[in-house]
Amino acid sequence: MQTVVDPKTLLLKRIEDKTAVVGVVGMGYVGLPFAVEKAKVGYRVVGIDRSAKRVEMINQGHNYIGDVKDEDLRELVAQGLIRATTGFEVVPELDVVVIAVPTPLTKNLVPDLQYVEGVTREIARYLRPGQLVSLESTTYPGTTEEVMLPILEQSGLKLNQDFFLAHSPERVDPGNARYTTKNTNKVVGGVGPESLEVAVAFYSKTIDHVVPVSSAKAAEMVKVFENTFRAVNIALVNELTLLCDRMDLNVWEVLDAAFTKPFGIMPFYPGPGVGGHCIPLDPHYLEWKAKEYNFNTHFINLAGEINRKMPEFTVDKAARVLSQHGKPLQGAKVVLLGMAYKANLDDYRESPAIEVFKLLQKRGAEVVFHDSWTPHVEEHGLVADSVELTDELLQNADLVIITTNHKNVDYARVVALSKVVLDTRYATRGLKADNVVLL
Ligand code: SAJ
Repeated sequence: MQTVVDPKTLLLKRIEDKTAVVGVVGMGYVGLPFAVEKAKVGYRVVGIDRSAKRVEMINQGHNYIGDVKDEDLRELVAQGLIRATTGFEVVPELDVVVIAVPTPLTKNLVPDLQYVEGVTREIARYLRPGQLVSLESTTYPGTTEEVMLPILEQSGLKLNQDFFLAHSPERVDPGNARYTTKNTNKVVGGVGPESLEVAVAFYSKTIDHVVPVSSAKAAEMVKVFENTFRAVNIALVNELTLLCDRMDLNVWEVLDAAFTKPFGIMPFYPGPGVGGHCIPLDPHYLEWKAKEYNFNTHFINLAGEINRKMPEFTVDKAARVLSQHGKPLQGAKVVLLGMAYKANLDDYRESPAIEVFKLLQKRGAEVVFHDSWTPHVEEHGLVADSVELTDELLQNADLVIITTNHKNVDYARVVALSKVVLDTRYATRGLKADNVVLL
């Protein structure tokens, strides 16, 4: 007599013996590294991405994410362990579906779950018994259970009997060579104990340390707290910068000295603003949800306000520096060094340098940028190409603003050839020069 194996037992077995087929929806800076880690230990992985270009690049073994080794992707695709598609028809073949799609904000800082909801609806169309769905996108506490579960249950399947649902927030620090998908502790929360059991079993197969928590909601809160922690502490040093500017104190000297304290402090540094697809956005997911509980998250609101003020402060300081050299901002030749949102990577999403560029233009300056990491920028209404960093460019500029402290720039040369440099990242640390003004 054929014994009927319940969906959870079968799924756990497939996870254990690596016959489980893993789907990854959203093959970006989270999804692709995750797919590679899963395939490396022998799982067959199918990437689902709405970009036909990305799908084609993956199927040809061409890598496009800095944190992934080109040869790893090439070999895993050649071995048939990774492939990609734009459609969801493949979902019935999958045993696990990991979702790593963007969770942006609208212009009014309201969560925009269109991608999470759209993907969940597609998965629900093809959902079958024995599948685990895990959301990795950063979102407000409650999304997995309150938004995704009802959509998935429209399939008629029952949670924790037929399918399993979890939240395991991505913890990727783009460009961080030390902490990778494999060795970064991973928080996992299930919608119910069975979902937690299955999700822990799944993540434990490729991640060194899995941290189970009591619910998907708790896991969601963990991640928004992590990003809020960073946003608030960055805002703290940015606020200190605004005050030190008024008090004629060098905030970088103050912070360097403060961070010599061997305990109870953690280095954060000011900048021209806060970019990327996480820190400027994710905390506002919590701020929005908290209102449902008649609760104002003052720190999140204030941090966002201060961080969003920094591009304008940077341009005001640039105007002051120019006027001290007898030049109005109107008509001044300004060169921005760096458009990426942070050093040594090619991502310029929400980059503060874009805001600085546009504000300078608005006030009549002639602005160009140099950034070999981002040869072409097209975001928030700015379309511009990086110019070559020639001696003439530096010598003819009325002001050079260092907006991103990439390692691949010779700052001694920049300082030597420029009339005056406004350094918003302390990239000129250690250079003795009287033509450098720090933010
Ligand atoms: N920034 C400062 N001062 C600082 C640190 C950062 O101005 O002291 C700026 C950066 O220049 C950048 C922005 O803040 O424009 C965000 O930088 P970030 O490194 O804090 O954030 P991401 O988006 O590159 O990566 C972060 C992860 N980074 C770290 O933990 C170091 C982490 O917060 C999340 O795991 C990840 O986003 C995510 O995906 O949420």
